[in-house]
Parts: sequence; structure tokens; C-alpha cells
Amino acid sequence: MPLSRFDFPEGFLFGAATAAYQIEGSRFGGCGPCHWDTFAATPGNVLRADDGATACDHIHHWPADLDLLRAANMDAYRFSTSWARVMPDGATVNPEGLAFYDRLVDGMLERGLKPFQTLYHWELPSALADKGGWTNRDTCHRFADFAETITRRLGDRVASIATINEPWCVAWLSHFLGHHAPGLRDIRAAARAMHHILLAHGLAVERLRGMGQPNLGIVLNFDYCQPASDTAQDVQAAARADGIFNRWFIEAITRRSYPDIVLEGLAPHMPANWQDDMALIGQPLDWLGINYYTRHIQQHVPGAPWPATRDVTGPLPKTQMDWEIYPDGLHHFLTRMARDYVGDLPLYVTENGMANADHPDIPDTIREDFLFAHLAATKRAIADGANVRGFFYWSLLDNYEWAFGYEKRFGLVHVDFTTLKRTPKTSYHALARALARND
Ligand code: PNW
Repeated sequence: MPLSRFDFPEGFLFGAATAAYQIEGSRFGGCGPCHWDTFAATPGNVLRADDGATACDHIHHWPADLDLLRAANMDAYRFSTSWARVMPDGATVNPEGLAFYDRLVDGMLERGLKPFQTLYHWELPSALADKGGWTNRDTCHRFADFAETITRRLGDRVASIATINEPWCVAWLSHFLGHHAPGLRDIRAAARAMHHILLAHGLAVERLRGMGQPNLGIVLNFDYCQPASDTAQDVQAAARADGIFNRWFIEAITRRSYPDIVLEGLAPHMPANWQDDMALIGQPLDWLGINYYTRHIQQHVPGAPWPATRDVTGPLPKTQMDWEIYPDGLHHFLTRMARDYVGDLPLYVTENGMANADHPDIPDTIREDFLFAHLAATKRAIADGANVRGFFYWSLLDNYEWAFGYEKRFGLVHVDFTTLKRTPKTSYHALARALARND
């Protein structure tokens, strides 16, 4: 018997997640340019130089897309509100953008879906990117202004607000590894972004708390860091990777400190007086979101600059992203967060999913297996004491997969990017059956 909603505690929420730039279509509705538009336009950054100009054209298909969530018996929808759509130049409000999100949230409520909003899922307005983006402390203050503006409009109806989606991606992947906009490979820029993205979170939380807004959280991504061998070098390399990926952000938030194993490399590059920001960064939250996809095997690279580690291919079956399928990692992070950092604070799996080279006529049984294996890992984590309150599959739709353009398909629903036709996959139907209520 596959798992069903009745295998989870009363009130556990099931949903799917998306993000604005990946689905909406940024050329519509007075949306301003963001750093992903420029990054994608520079050859070599994104497969086929695809961008989010049209994406799934969700801005015109949203009622049907919300119907898909409802028809799958979901309880909640995790979506994001684009900064560049709400404030095209990073400061001036676009009334059409606010009106769109207003209708979208009402559409969720009409369908009985709880709106789980994310404020920043990577659409940094170009006007701010041009002034240094996340390497510039001022961006953090502008973000708090955006948080206030959008919350004045939607805050009475959303069930939950996450400040930042995946600070590791915003900071490390984008400024040190160079894979995401702005595509820097610069330790100094990375160190500043690693701190500023948390400061932006802290300033937004402070602002929204001041407005009396409840249910504030952040979404962190975690990646299981497995040493390539049991040599001391590889074990240390994996510990450094774990520090950067899995400890930096949660320790700042819950302990108001950064792990020494990461400061070893970043301290010389940090913004001045960063210590003075830690109290603001470490404000109490109402919940923590956990995004989990995979593990990576970490190997020490002799002679390389800090952090001197690289990923090597692992032995497990892989998804279309070449990411190993490793459900135990989800159990690991849910129980580790509860045990080491947040105790009984509500946890949500805010993203988990896999890419597959899907075709609308071919069953995606591999995704069904993936999904149910990760739901089982979540259930085990609950049995082991983690206070997990919900699970969001990434993603509802095939969409703009950042540097991979439209090639990697994560959706429960297939999207034909020529006709924009949506076709639910067999995984969608399997999840809908699992979530049926006996009424
Ligand atoms: C997350 N990595 O991104 C994002 O929240 C989504 O927007 C994205 O579509 C999804 O996961 C699938 O990729 C990540 O390189 C992108 O480790 C890259 C990494 C992790 C997460």
C-alpha cells in the first residue's frame, strides 16, 4: 500500500511549489528586468540562453494552474512574489504587479488552498543588481521595503511568509561557484553575499513583525555532504562543504554565530563589523523551511584555494540533473534540524522533487517512486521526533530550471513550451490519489 495523507498527523499540509521567474513570464504585466534576464542573455551562462520571458505564461494561465492543485487534493500552494514585478526599478511600485498577486491569492483562497508566500526567489531587480546586488549592504534595506509593500497588500490573506529562498544558492552558488546570476567567482563577493542575504532576512523579519505579521520563516536548502573516502583530507573537505551548505545559515539564525570551519575561509573577506548584525539575523522565527534534493560526494583537492573541495560522481541512481537519489538525506536533515538547532519549531519540507526527461505519453513512475520514498523519509523523521507540518513537491509544473533552461523537467504536470499545454503526469495522478480525503 502506498502512503496516503492518513499516514501523516492530523492537519499535515500537502502542496506543490513554484517560483515567479520560473513560471510567470516576465515580459508581461509591467514586470521590470531582473539579473536573471541579463545573466541568461550572456552566452554560456544558461543552456540555449533561455530566459523567463514567457516561461509557462502562468500570468495568463493561473486559474487553470490553481485548478490543477485543487484537483490533486492539495491543501496549500507555495508560490513567490517577484520583486521585479512589484517594483520594476527596485523602488517604484507597479500597481499591475500588486493586482496580479492580489487576484492570485484570492484564487487560492477560493479553491481552499493555503497561500505559502516566498518574498525572494531570485528576481533581483536589475537596477539594484547594477549597484552591486547582494554584495551591497543597501540592497538589504531595499528588500525590507519590498517586504513591507507586498505584505501591506497580501498580508491579511497569506498563511505563511518566507523571506528568502535558499540563501546558499543566492550567495555561494551565484557569487563563488558562478552558476547562477550574477555569475561571479569571487570569494570576497561570496562572503559579502553570505552575510548580506541573512541581513536582508533579518531586516525583513523585523519590519514584518513590526506590522504584526504572523507565521514568518525562511527556506534553507540542504545537501548531504558525503566524504569520498575515509581519509582525513576527504572527511575534512566534506566538513567544510557541510559548513558552507548546511551550517552557515541555520547557525546564524539560531545561534547568532557562524561556524568556525567556514570563517576559516571567509573571515578575511567579510563586510566590516558583521558581528553587529548577528542579533538582527538571529530573531526568533515561527517555522523553518527545508529544501532537500540530493547528496554530493566531497573530495579534497590538494593545493586548491579554500574550501579545496569538489563533487565527484556517486554510485546511486541519478535524476536528469545527475543528482543521486538519496531519501535518507531528507530524514537526516529533518531530524538534525530538530535535534541540533530548532527543537520543536514547526518544520516544512518546502521543496523536494526530481527532474526527468518526461514525455506526456510516458508514465513517470520514477518520479512516483522518488516522491513516495521521500514522503516515507518524512514520516520516519516525524516518528523520530521532528515536528514536520507539511510537504511541498517541487514543482507543480515543468518550468524554467535556471541555468538549465527548459530542458530539466521537475513538474507533476508536463508543459509543452511551444503550445503551453499542460498535461498531468502519472505522478500527479498518484499524488492526487494519495491525498484524497474520504468524504
Ligand atoms: C532549487 N544546487 O534550486 C530552487 O529553489 C528551485 O528554484 C529550483 O528549480 C530547484 O531547486 C531545482 O533545482 C537549486 O546546485 C538549484 O545544489 C541548484 C542547487 C540547489 C537548489
